[in-house]
Order: sequence, then structure tokens, then C-alpha cells
Amino acid sequence: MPDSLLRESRRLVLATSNQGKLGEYAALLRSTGYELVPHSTGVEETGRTYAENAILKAEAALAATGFMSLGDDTGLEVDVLDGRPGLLSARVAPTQVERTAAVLAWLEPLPRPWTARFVCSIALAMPGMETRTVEGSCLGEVVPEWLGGIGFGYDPIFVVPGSGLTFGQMTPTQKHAHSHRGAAVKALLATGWLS
Ligand code: ITT
Repeated sequence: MPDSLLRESRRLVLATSNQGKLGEYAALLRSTGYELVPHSTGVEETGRTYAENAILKAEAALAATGFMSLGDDTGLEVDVLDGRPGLLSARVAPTQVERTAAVLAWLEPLPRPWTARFVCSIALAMPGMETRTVEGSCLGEVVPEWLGGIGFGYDPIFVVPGSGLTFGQMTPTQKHAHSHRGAAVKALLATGWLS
């Protein structure tokens, strides 16, 4: 199918099995009118960068479905941990509760503030075209208390400076205004690739 027709189908496959990401993309991409279709790729994240991993996810979804596909790879980088967990943010432990607890256990003996950033790479894969990427990041601070039950992943321990709130305490709209994924989607929309 020609690219123009694929775009006209207004179907965008989201190459993720993370329900939190799905909810965020549904809101962040609502204005585009695309129908979002989740697809779990099960692909191994063997890339050396977030962008490479996002490309692996997007291209696996494109190969499986034939539709334009978006991959997202995100990491939490803590300065005092020399950027860990970083690329390995999803693989620190089997469950998110254990992952968050593990990062806090590494940090516990180290001096605060635990300044950090989230980095989010988005890849867009389209048939017959080179896959393209954009990135967004968000500076903040990891705190030892788990605050708020909104959001997902490491959100309850990540405070956004100036807001006094963790991502786990923010409404989705507030999180998008500050977040790495909000910034990456803003960059994506600015490219016109989804228009
Ligand atoms: P997919 O690969 O299926 O998309 P994943 O959860 O493995 O899902 P990542 O590798 O990008 O995705 O995620 C790395 C880790 O960071 C993982 O523990 C996520 O829950 C967490 N994470 C991703 N985005 C986040 C966000 O916006 N806020 C907090 N934690 C996030």
C-alpha cells in the first residue's frame, strides 16, 4: 500500500506492552485523529541507545502488522548512579515495585539531592522508508518516599522541580506538560510525519 494510503488509514500501531505508555499516547496523540492499535512485539532491547531500542520496537511492529508503527524507549538516569538504571530501566528487576525499590536501595547510602532525568526516544517506522526518531527529556529529582498513585513506572519517586509534586501526584495533563514523553511527542508533531 502506498505511504499516502497508509497514512490515510489513520491507524498507528503502538509497539508496547506497557499500559501506562498506551494511556499517555492515547491522550498525547488524540489531536492527530489516528486510531491507536497496541501491539506487543516481545522484541529484545539490545540497542546501545534509547533510539536504537525504539527503532527495534517500531520496526518489529511494522513487520508484524504492515502499519505505521511507533516505538518508545524510556530510561531514568540518576546522576549519583552515573546514569543508572538508564538503558536498563526496564530490566532492574522483574516487577515495577521491585525495580523502584531496587533503585531506592542503591541510592539510600548516597548523598542527596538525587538529581535525575527521564529520557524518552520515539521511533516512527513506515513501510519503505527509513525509520525516524525524536527524543525528549525531563530534569528532576528522585526522592525516597513513594508519593502518589497516578502514573506508572518510576513516577511516584520522581519530583519535578518547581512543581513540588512527583509524576505520581500529577494529573495526566500536568505530567504531559513537564514530561520526557510530552516533550518527545511535541517534537514528533512538529516534524509533520503524522500529518
Ligand atoms: P515496552 O518496551 O513494551 O514499551 P517497557 O516498560 O519495557 O515497555 P521501557 O523499556 O521504555 O518500556 O521502560 C523502561 C522502564 O521505565 C520501565 O520500568 C517503565 O515502567 C519505566 N517508564 C517508562 N516510561 C515511564 C514514565 O513516563 N514514567 C515513569 N516510568 C516510566
